[in-house]
Amino acid sequence: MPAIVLIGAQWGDEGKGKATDLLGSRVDYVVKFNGGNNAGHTVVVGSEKYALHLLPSGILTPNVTPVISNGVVVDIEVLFEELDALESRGVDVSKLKVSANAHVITQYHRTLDKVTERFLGKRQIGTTGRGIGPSYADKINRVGIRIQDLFDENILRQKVEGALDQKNHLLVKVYNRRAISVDEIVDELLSYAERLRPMVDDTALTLHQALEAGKTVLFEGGQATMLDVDHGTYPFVTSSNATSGGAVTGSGIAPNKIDRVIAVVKAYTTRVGAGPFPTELFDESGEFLRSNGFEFGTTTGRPRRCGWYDAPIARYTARINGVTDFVLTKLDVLTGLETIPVCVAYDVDGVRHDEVPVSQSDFHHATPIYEEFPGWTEDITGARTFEDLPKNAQDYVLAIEAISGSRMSVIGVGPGRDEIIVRH
Ligand code: 2SA
Ligand code: GDP
Ligand code: MG
Repeated sequence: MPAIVLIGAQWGDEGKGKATDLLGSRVDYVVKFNGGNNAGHTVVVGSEKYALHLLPSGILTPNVTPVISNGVVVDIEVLFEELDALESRGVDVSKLKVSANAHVITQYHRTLDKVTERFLGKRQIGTTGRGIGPSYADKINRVGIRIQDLFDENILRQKVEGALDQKNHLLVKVYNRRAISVDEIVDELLSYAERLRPMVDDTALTLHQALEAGKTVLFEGGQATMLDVDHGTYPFVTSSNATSGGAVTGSGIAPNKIDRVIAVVKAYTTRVGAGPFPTELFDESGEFLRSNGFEFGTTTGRPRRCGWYDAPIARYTARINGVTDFVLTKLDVLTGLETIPVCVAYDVDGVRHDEVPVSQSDFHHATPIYEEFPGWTEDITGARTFEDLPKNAQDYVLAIEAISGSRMSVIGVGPGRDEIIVRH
C-alpha cells in the first residue's frame, strides 16, 4: 500500500496524531498537506508526551522523512520553535522537507485573524487565531508569500508591498490598528532564509519519485472532514481542504496514486469553535465525556464541545473521502456509561433525514434520532484483541460499524502507542 491518506472523520481531534504515529514504522514519508499550526496532535510514546502543531506526527518515527507540502501554510517562527523543542528531546529532525510552494503565515495574518474574529462578534468562527484563514485568503487572492520568495529579496519586497497595500488601509481605517511596515516583514522573513534553505524542496517531485520507487507515503490530514472548506459546515470551517482530495491538490501527487484512505473517528463526537453540532450534550453526559476523554484543545487549551457518536456524519465522511478503513479511537472513554446513545438519523422540522442535510439551515435545526446501546463497566485499556473486549463493547463497535459506511479496522482503547486493537 504505497500511498495512504489519513484524515479526520468528524470535527478534529479524533486522534490522528496517534494513528499516524502507529503507521509510522511502516512508512517512508509522512506528508502534512493542509492547514498549519492550528492543528494539535498529541502523541504519547512511553512516558513521553509530544504536542505537535505544524510538523507532521511522523517526525517522531526514526527513518521517516517528514514533508510539509505545498498545501500547508507555514509560520516559520513556529516551525523553528517546534524543531528546536523536538531536537532538545533527542528527536532527529534533520530529514524534514518543506515545499518551495507552501505559503507563509506572517504577523499581519495573525493580526487580521484576531481582529476579524473580534469584529464578527456573535458571528465568530472561533478560530485558533494562528493566521490560517488570512494566509489562505492571500493565496487565493494571489497576494500570498511563498517559501521560495524568501530567497529573492527583490521579489519578496514587491510581494510584501502588494500584500500590505490593502491590509494597512483595513488595519488603520477599519480596525484602528497601527500600519505594518514592509521593511519589518521583509527583514523578519529574510532572517529565516538561511536556516530554512536546506529544508526547501520540490516536494511534489520528491513524493512522485518516492512512489515510483515503491516507497510508502502517508498523507496526514489536519483538522477534519466537517471542517473542510468545501465539504464541512461552512462558514464554521477551517480554510483548507481537510478531506482526501486535499491530499492530492495539497501535495501534487495524482489521485490515481492513492491506494488507501483511512479515517480516524472517535467513539463519540467533539468540536472546538462555533457551528452546528446536532449531538452536542449540555448535561452531565457531556461533562463525563469531556473529563474522561480529556477534551481540551491541544493548541489553545479550549474545552471541546462533546456529544454522542453521529453515524450520518461517519457515512458522509466515508462517501466524501472514499474511506477504506476507520480507526475508531477512545472507546475506553465510554467505559462506565449505563447506556450509550448513537445518532442514526436526524429529525429536521418533523422530517427524517438519514444523510447529512445539504442545507446548512437544516443542519442547524437537526435533532438527533438516537438508538441506545447497553454500556460496560470493565476497564478495557488492557484489551489487545477484539475478543478481549466485554460483549457490550464488542456489540457497540459492531453496531456503529454496520451504519458508518466502512469497516472499523483499528480500535483505540487508551492514549498510549500500544493501547490498540488491530482487527484488519
Ligand atoms: P482556523 O484557526 O481558521 O483553522 O479555525 C477555523 C475552525 O477550525 C477549527 N479548528 C480545529 N478544530 C479542532 N482542533 C483543531 N486543532 C487544535 C487541537 C485546536 C485547539 O487539535 O486541539 O487547540 O483549540 C483545530 N484547528 C482549527 C476551529 O476551532 C474553528 O472552528
Ligand atoms: P488529533 O488532532 O486528531 O491528532 O487529536 P488530538 O491529539 O488533538 O486529540 C486526541 C487525544 O486523544 C490525544 O490526547 C491522544 O493522546 C488521545 N487518544 C488518542 N487515541 C486514544 C484512545 O484510544 N483512548 C484515549 N483515552 N485517548 C486517546
Ligand atoms: Mg487535534
